[in-house]
Amino acid sequence: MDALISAAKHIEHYYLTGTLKGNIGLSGSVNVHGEDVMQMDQIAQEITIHYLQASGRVIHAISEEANKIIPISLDGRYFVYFDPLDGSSNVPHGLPVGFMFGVARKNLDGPEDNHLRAGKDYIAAGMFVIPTGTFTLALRDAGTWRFHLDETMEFVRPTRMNLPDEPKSWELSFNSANRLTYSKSVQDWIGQNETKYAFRYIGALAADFHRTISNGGMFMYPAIINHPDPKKNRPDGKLRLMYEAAVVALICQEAGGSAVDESGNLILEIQPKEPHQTTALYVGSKPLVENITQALMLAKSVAN
Ligand code: AHM
Ligand code: MG
Repeated sequence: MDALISAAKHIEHYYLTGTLKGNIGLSGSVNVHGEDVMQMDQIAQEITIHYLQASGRVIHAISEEANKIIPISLDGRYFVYFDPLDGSSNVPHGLPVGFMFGVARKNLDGPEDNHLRAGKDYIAAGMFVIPTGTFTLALRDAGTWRFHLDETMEFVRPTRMNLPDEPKSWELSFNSANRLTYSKSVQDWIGQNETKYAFRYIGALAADFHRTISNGGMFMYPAIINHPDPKKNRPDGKLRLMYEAAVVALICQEAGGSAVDESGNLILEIQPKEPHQTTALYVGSKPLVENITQALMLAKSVAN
């Protein structure tokens, strides 16, 4: 955990100062000093790998920024799944991005060494909202906690997070520009429910979900199945199961909520088949997630 916290602080510092130093740009571009500029997500990746290696406690990592599983320390005990800079469309604007991670423990009982773990097997999951200095951490069976970075760069003031029961503060969060590409049942559900709640969308999962955990409601990234250009359909959703969806699902469960995919399966029960697989995601307050699950299941049974 120390390695992940150190990486997040380092990324936060880089994000805050990088723009001023002219160090943030598109890969292949050149900064004011005529030097090659690295993309911020590549920098964040290198920073994270550095700290994971230095800890000596991680055997393998899976990162959004690497196609293959990354071997770290042969005698490490933990698997780490992470996205070092999620929501990169916000980078050129200096707006919030996420550093998201899940941690599972290597099986010490036998030769089984499966690094592809379902979210229910994570022992911890967390998200830093960079550069706001907030960190939300779920420990399995021990709750969800939010920390704030103080002026000495320590994460302090842990507060236990519980989704509010009262719908008064609930918000919906989804990319409204995509709504006509969703299934008919999801479009209908939105039509029947959207005026009951406030709507917010920042475009970085950690930042949007940060609000969901505080205010309640639901974040969703549904399957895209009705795109006018069928090549742009995403029947399996956009978000990555292992280091995006399962991370927010565990955080949500430990705060009293739940998360499902397009078929109404619990996100935490999905056994990944490959490191970068994607899923549709509906995550937030239980009554809303249960309600949309019914709509999804009904649509499925009618279709069959
Ligand atoms: P990325 O990993 O390429 O940055 O994409 C993930 C991000 C999430 O943070 C966010 O919730 C979602 O993509 C936004 O997608 P869209 O721009 O389609 O609304
Ligand atoms: Mg991402």
